[in-house]
Amino acid sequence: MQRLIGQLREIFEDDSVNIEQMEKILLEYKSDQSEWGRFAHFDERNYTRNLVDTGNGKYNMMLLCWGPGMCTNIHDHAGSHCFVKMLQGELLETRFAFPENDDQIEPLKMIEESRFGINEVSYMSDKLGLHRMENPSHSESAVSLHVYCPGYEECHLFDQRTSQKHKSRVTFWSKYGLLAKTTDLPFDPIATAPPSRRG
Ligand code: 2CO
Ligand code: FE2
Repeated sequence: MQRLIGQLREIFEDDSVNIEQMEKILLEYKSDQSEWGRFAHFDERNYTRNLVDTGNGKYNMMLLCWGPGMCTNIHDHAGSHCFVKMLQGELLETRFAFPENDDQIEPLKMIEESRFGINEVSYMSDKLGLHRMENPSHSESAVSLHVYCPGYEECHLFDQRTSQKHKSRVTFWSKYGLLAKTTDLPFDPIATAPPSRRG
């Protein structure tokens, strides 16, 4: 994991992002719980974001910890690149087309569904649309490593039936392995989609 962070910091010294190179480096890393376990903090209500590294301000690397059935709302990525490396369990991604304009009042168009298992890597960006990620298992938890470049503090959540969007802040459950004080945590709507909203 330290080696992986070192590799990422090195390639991000250059300002352009090489998507193939990032995917290759993430694929080469083999999940080892003894390396990432100290960043993996779960919550029984929602999936959590756990900050691992900010890459000298070039990216945010974080672990997402998903209990059974937990899922995101449908969201964009604020113009950033989004890389996901599976460390444990499985995630189901559903992609949707970006609404053509803000006035569109009709359901979002689904593009595709993909499943990612341990050590697999996926890439997402606003150019490819919107997505929802979820842990489809009823019994197993999942852990995924996400690299967003550049890091961002706000994105948009989209209503699947109307395509209408609103802003949402990105918050962390822990930073560098240490739990953020629960009292400091603002309400985090991106992580509160109940399983019944999956469709
Ligand atoms: N972007 C989502 C979040 O920060 C996770 S889905 O993978 O990009 O909650
Ligand atoms: Fe996402």
